[in-house]
Amino acid sequence: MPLTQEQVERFDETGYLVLPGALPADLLEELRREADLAVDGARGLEASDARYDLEDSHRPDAPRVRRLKTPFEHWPFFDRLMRSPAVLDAVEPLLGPDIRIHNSKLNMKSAHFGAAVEWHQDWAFYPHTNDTGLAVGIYLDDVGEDNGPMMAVPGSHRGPVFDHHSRGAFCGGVDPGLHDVGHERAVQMTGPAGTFTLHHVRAVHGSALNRSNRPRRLLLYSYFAADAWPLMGLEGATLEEFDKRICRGRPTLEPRLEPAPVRMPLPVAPKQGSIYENQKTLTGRFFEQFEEVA
Ligand SMILES: O=C(O)CCC(=O)C(=O)O
Repeated sequence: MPLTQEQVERFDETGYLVLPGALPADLLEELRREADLAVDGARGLEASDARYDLEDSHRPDAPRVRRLKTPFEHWPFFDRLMRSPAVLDAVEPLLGPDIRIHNSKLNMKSAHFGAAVEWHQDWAFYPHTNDTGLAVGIYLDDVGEDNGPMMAVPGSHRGPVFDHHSRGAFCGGVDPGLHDVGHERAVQMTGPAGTFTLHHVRAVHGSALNRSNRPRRLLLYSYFAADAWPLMGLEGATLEEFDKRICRGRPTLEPRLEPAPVRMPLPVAPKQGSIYENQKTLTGRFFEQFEEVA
């Protein structure tokens, strides 16, 4: 499913793209099955760990998973999907032939209480030597305006990198009361299960609390051109491990340096481990939060 020239130009201009129902039906079915199996594995867990990010309201006998962390490292299906033509054929026209995965997560915005994600730019978390990067989102459920669709601000990928700090440390979110992120222009990316959402690594995006009675699960794969190298270093990975992250094409030892605004995500957030924890230290949160009624 390569993109049309018109789609490539639209992504370049707006920094986002929605491809309704792009994932073939058999893969969507497998994805949903694998996600259910993985979530079952959180039963009995007392606290978040390397695989699971749990809702504050999680109980070991009533699991509430807010995110599967880096699923391709823990469940083989997610590695296979990340390297499959079903996904990469939509990425190559935008990043070029050599593609490296940077990170991945499956955000479970559960019915009634699924957490909001504050406005942010992925670039603020992981600046690289060039900004040829994007995230592909794959909806596991039908997503409308009421169950927390991904939202993006058109054209924001060409603008500044906003301050994602609060109280003297990185917090992974922007307070729109302090910075003009353009959120009033944000576009809701809705579509049936299997829809791809693509957003540029510098695009401002976020999503609201899911108050509906339907889940909104979104698998995200963040890719870069292989010649974009992370400015924060390889985060403990060896070169061999780094190169194994190439999903298509070849690795390189020659990073491409392009001008792009950068702010280092330092000092690190006091609450690390997930974007939800990071963003708890953001003063001036934009989206409504879930508060359990006792
Ligand atoms: O799940 C969402 O709606 C947004 C997720 C996101 O942007 C992120 O996890 O970086």
